Amino acid sequence: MTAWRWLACALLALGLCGTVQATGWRHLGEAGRVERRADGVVVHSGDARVQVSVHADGVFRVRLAPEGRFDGDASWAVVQAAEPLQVAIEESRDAVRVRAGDVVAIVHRSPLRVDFVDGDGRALLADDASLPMAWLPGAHGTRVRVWKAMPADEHYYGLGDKAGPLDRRGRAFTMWNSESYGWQGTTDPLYKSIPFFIGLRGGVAYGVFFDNTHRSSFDFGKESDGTLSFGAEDGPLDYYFIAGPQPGQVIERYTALTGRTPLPPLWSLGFQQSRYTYHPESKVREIARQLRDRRIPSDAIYLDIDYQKGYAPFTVDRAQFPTFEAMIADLRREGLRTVLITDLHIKHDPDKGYAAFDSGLRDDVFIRNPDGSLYIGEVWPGDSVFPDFTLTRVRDWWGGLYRDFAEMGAAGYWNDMNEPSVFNVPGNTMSLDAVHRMDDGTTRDHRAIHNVYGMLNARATFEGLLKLQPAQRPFVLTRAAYAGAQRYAATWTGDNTASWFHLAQSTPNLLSLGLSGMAMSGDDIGGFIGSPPADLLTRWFQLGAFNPVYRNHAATDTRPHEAWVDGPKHEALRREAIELRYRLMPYLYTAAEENARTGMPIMRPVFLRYPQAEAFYGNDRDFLFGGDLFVAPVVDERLDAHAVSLPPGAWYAFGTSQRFVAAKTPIKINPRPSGTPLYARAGAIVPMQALVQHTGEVPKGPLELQVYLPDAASDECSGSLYQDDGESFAYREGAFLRVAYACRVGASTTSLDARVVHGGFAPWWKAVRVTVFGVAQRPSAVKVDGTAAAGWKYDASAKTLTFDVADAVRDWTVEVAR
Ligand code: NBV
Repeated sequence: MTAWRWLACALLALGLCGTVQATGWRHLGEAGRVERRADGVVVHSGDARVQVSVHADGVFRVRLAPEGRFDGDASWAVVQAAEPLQVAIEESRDAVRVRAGDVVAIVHRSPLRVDFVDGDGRALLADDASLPMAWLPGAHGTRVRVWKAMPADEHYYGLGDKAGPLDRRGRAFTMWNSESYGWQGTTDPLYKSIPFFIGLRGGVAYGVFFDNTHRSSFDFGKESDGTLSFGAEDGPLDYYFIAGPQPGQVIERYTALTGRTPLPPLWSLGFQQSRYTYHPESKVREIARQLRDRRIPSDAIYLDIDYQKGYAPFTVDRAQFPTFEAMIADLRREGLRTVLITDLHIKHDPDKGYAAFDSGLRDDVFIRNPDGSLYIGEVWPGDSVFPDFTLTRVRDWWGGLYRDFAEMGAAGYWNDMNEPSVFNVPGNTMSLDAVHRMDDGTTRDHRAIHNVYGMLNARATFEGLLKLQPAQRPFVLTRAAYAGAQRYAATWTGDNTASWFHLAQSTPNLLSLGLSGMAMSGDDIGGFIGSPPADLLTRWFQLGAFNPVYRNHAATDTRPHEAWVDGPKHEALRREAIELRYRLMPYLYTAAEENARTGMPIMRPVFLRYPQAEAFYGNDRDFLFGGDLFVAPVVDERLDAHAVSLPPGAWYAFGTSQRFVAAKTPIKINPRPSGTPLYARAGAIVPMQALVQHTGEVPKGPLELQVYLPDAASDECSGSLYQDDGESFAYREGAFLRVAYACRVGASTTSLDARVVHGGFAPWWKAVRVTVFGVAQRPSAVKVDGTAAAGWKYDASAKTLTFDVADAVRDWTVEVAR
């Protein structure tokens, strides 16, 4: 069939074969002339051209120009300039090979198609030989599409937060940012468009980033088993092949290409309390008081749309919030930051002295219709206008709107509705003909810009805040996104529902966002829509403690969702979950810094650390929190025992010496645990701290290190700690502390080392308290830098050894003799 299909295409030159005839697609035919370039080749095929170039180490770029002219090279997503690398080009009768490092792109001549293989010639990703790349001119532009062979045992991940299982195999998805109130398991598309996926087969991974902002689609074998494809309604066929072989390397390369999440302010990793909507001011103050009186550790309170006057962004309803500035300052004194919603739709309110509208009209910042009139859409404030965020000057104008709020002391901003969402119109968004202006004087219609619009809104907010408060790390939460949005904002999964299904769905969504570059993500704890029963809400608080963004939020017509609403038993369990989060803050912040530096997500599917562990390829429930903690949450209401299968190697029940070996699992926990089963890797060294009520409070006591002993000297035993001031950019000038910890289990001695890798910041602690788990017998001696340690303790029943290192912000070694 395949051969036949190709033969027909070849015979009829422009392809009037089965598929092609029915649909009119024009597939590439034979390759003609080959132009050699420093970074790769341009191969001709009739009028069409295909460019295959090396963009960076392990990253190839493929572009198709149906008419022979490549579009301008602009991208909203890509921030990495092409690197000059050693590229070897070999031509043979059948193909042209472009080799860089360990990856080879094979451009076959007949038909013209591109395969990627590794240094040993093993196929990584190959065009479907019977369906070469194609284009299809139409009324609103030219559709483009690529078809790839889909091995039977390959799994697919990514595309941001799509509903349904983490593995995308067997399903098809659309990229079109959409307001998705009440989305369910099969709803597609959702709010974001991140056209990036990872293929994983037998432990070997690669990535594909299709850089096209139009409505696009991905099909992982749904239309035809054995074929995956992606394409768009218009815009360039322009994609990047990203080599691994480790899945972590793919993410590292993808986030080098599209940018990384900047180090977030420490407070944003704390627990955040939100609701649609806390008002008036007395209610906000009352929530703050409850949080503190009940000792629910927390760092932020969100104000949703009702703090504004007539829902007009950048206004304050003074009747409801008479002392708004004083309220922000009072909360701040209690260690609670105020996050304000600032939707992008500006109320169409001429001649009323509404500064955001008046200044915007004066500066001509709003999007217009093709006839030059203002585009007006209905949203919360009624008739509204929309900033043209594609223009740098408009982003600057938008950024300036935050001046007053910044001066009032607000700490973060929430960009909602930025798909953009428009009421009472088909498609619930802006007219597709609305005109966006580019800095170079050209224009694009909304079809081309829709999927990046929300990201540009977040960008304008982020960049504006940087200008207003250059010494403060901005915190922006965006609902819509395109690839690269991680450079500007954290995100959440929109309007989920208070159901067990949504609790379980949150993990694959957040894992996928992390794999897709957006690690700073969370969902509405408790579900936005509907009122969760007490046990569901408790489980949600427990799972959320391991989400990068930990925010409790709910819609207007739901019962209260705060931690205390279901009586003391549930409140205690919820508090306990939040407290563990705060105790783990040094570990979490270290993971956030790793994410900022390398792109490695904070919440990780097990295969990210254990690519060979195929049993976990389809596990949507469990995940790694940072590199060393395994979370096996309870996300259903069954009464059966809770079964846990551990990742490879040995693991400890967190905070105990109870050790398990993966091969001997699943563990059946019966009765079901009241908290979240949490395990530490044998060989993990986990930094922790004493409990605080918010991240601005200095922990009392030493830094705590939990050391989980591995079996043998050969087993890796390590941990790290990153600390800085948590809010400024001084770390960029070296004002940070990085410590590497390592342990070694020897025949007669076990040693533990701390090595200050970078000592540019003085932390809150001087001493370290170490607890070693899994110590089978009482040591004969414990020495710190060769001198007997004072006051070490061995607990025979808990099999733990505890000791202090008094002056610990330096290199030190502890030796524990058998
Ligand atoms: O601003 C109100 C809500 C907000 O609470 C929610 O988190 C967003 O996803 N917003 C949507 C607008 C309308 C919701 C019905």
